[in-house]
Amino acid sequence: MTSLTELATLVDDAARYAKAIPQITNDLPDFGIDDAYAVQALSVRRRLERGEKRIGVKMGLTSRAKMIQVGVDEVIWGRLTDAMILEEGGELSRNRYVHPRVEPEVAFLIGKPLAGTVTALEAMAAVAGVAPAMEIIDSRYEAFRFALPDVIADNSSSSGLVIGGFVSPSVDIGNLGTVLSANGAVRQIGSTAALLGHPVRSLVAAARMVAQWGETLRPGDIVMAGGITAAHPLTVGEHIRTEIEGLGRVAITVK
Ligand code: OOG
Ligand code: MG
Repeated sequence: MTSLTELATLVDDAARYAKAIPQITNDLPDFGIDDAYAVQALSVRRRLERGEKRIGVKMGLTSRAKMIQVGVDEVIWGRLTDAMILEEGGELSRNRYVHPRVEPEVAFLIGKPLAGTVTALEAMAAVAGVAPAMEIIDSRYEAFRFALPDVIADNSSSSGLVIGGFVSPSVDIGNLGTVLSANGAVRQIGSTAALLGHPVRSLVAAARMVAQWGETLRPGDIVMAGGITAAHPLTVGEHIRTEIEGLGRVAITVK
């Protein structure tokens, strides 16, 4: 039996060297959700041991569009480190990834500790700011295909973050038009309402899910609320821009 530590090394190396691996569940059909979150924690520990800093968490599969695109219909979470941050308006090197995709998201900045079962009101009261954002996801599995435990073990495909300027959480973020374009052509459109009906529900889920794994959302943490639309595959030469009504825009160029 392959140990959880060995699996953590496998997924961490796949991310580090941008080399695709077969799905874990192909060989280990009994590999379950609990094991998968344990592998995720161990693989992120390796990143922290290399000097990366924990900066928050990401939620995944919080919209129907995302669930349908990857064929997994459970909300998941992953851990974010400072090494994943890409400069807003800057460049992304395509060759550092296996098969990167980009998705429009909302980022929360946490102002007060938050964990466990909380109401939407309590969650919003813990928010210091909201920002337009994009996530770069890069499944380490061949053909971007995985079952639920595979993707969880692979840190929920976490790869890169582009975060715009934070605005006051007093902005009503419930139903904001969202447009992702590549070289000026619209590729994805949606609304922040696609995130479980309201993005704050993603934050409520984050507080509950991290607590199940003994963690807390801390002041200064970023929480990525999940892809509002299906993800767009990245090609060299593309200038990608996401605009969220009332929050602003973020951009990145693929080199
Ligand atoms: C899984 C990660 C999902 C999101 O925002 O829904 C995710 C994947 O699609 O590879 O980041
Ligand atoms: Mg995402």
